[in-house]
Amino acid sequence: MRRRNLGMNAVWSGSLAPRVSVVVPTLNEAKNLPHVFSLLPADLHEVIVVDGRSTDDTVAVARALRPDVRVVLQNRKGKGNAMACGFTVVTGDIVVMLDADGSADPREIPRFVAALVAGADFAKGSRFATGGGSDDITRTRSWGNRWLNRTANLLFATRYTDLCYGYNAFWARCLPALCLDASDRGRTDKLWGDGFEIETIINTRVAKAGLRIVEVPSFEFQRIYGDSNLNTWRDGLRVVRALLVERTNGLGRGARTERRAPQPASLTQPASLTLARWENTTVPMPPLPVAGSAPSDIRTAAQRLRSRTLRSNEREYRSHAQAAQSEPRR
Ligand SMILES: Nc1nc2c(ncn2[C@@H]2O[C@H](COP(=O)(O)OP(=O)(O)OP(=O)(O)O)[C@@H](O)[C@H]2O)c(=O)[nH]1
Ligand SMILES: [Mg+2]
Repeated sequence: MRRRNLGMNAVWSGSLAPRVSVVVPTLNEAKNLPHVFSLLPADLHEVIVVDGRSTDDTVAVARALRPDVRVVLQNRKGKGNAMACGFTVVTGDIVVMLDADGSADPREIPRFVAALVAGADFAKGSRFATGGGSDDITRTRSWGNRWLNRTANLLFATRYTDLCYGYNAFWARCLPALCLDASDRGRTDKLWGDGFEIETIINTRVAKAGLRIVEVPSFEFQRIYGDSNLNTWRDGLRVVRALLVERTNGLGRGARTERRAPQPASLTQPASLTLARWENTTVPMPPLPVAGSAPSDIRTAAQRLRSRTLRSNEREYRSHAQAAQSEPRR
């Protein structure tokens, strides 16, 4: 199935577009990858598949679909460990977290990028922000998510509308604020932080770090093939525990990340410069281009995205990018 995608350059015109790295955790997603990869924007910097030792052809399919894909094998178990391992090899300016089951729409990536380019540090996907939605969430999960959300907002002074949603993007320079440990620690089993609690851990740490968070409306589809790896009650309790643990530990707090100066990601990169302020808003975004929409529609969507804010940020981004390019890479 051929579909038209909104390329990154449609959101960001100019020679210095931010380099976007998409990190895709996979556990037996061979049948879903053709759909997901066909919807990826054309001008990504890299696609990183982090595989959990799938027993189907996930890795072979990923390589066949995209010969340039970077494949990483996680060192323990769980989606959280997969994300931590994937983040260590990112070389782009922007990191996008994208599920491989067909539930997250890759055509939304330009929305996330636009929100970051417009000034956010962390673009948080939300199914409950105006313009978002879900075909997938059950009543129980929706109810649980609502209460977990409220609890998180009370504990961390945030205004999240969708705590337990894994479709997020952020500037790679914010990685130190996540304080994730991708070392194997001599273990192959699932440790704390390695499971689906990763989303809560990331969302609370970016809040503790004082990063500027913006919610991006997102629509969640049903998984296409295969079974969910998530267990509502078991993983819900892990989220509760994550909220309590993150309220009391200092991780993320005090992390310093340089604003809007794109750099190659490195978990060891020195922390520097100012803390961004907490500003939790929802970005109004133009509708997604529909499959097969005419190029003129795409241009119109891109033009609407290029607001005055974007243009002023463009100037700022260009000057930072030029400075970053003239510095030797670590
Ligand atoms: N590498 C790796 N990927 C995983 C693991 N568990 C889940 N994933 C991937 O993480 C993504 C989300 O997992 P899902 O099982 O769909 O869970 P979910 O989306 O949170 O829950 P549902 O809404 O029920 O689908 C998918 O791309 C999975 O393949 C794991 O242990 N290792
Ligand atoms: Mg899923």
